[in-house]
Amino acid sequence: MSGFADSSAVMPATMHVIDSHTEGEPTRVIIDGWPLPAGDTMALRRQALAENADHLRRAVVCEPRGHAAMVGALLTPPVRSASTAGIIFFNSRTYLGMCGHGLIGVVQTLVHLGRLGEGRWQFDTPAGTVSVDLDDAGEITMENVPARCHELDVELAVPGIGAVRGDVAYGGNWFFLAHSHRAPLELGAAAELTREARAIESALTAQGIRGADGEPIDHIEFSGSPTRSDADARNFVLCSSGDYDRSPCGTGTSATMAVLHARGSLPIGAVWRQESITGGVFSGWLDSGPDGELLPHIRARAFITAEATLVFADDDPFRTGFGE
Ligand code: PYC
Repeated sequence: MSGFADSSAVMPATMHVIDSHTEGEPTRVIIDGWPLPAGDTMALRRQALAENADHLRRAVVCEPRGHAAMVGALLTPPVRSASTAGIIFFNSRTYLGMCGHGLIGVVQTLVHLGRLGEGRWQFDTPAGTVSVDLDDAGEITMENVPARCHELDVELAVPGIGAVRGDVAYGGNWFFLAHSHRAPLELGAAAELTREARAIESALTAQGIRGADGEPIDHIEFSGSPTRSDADARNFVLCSSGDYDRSPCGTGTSATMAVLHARGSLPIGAVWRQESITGGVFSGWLDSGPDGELLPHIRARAFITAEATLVFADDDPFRTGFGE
């Protein structure tokens, strides 16, 4: 079923949101004012949003109220009885299956609101159910949906760049983990890295290289040596918004660990410290699930940055945002 539980609430006058960042990458959680999408699964609810209420996504995360690096998180009732809530993640261009930094931002937001305390909590997402452990020191550890390495050493011809080799892997979103990049992995080269990663993404689409079930590969990751002595590698991740992740990317770190495991260089339980282009770090490790699936764990910090009421005046020509 698609549609809205309350189809009369087309564009609310205001929405209450809480903003946070997880190692630099922003998340905006909608607290109230957004009519709930109908559907018995999180995938159907995401489809209902995309088909019938995409203006709400644009209003919240596109300019002038948001920006391309921002991820929005809509909380819904859970679809599984053991879960605390459902979450639909979205950005200025599209919807996500899962979002690691975003989940940690949602949990920090619920802690801030006094709605979540120490313990283990589950959340339903379009990619599947994920868990979060909240310890007495306030550290947040998520257990992601199973990650997998889909194909190693894929050859790609990238116009303007040449041959690029990389691995295709899933960590809640689909990733191409390129083995090389031209621009240095430095924040000052972000624009160049973004152009390079976009060229790779276009080449993947043009050459029909996709994830399992024909899923588009809409995240591109570059990897290199860390600048911090406490990290194993540094990355740059182009997201499906067309902008880059300021954090080490939870789903990207999950996909990276699945590839490292497939190559025999990351045993189950070994800790992987992933540095981002902005210098933040996620700690990750893989567990083995009951059917041998790889369950990525990511530990990180998030901080509240704002509590706000977004206002959408009837006569504001940009009340549903601009851009994509
Ligand atoms: O942390 O998984 C993540 C993520 C995906 C897109 C932006 N952040």
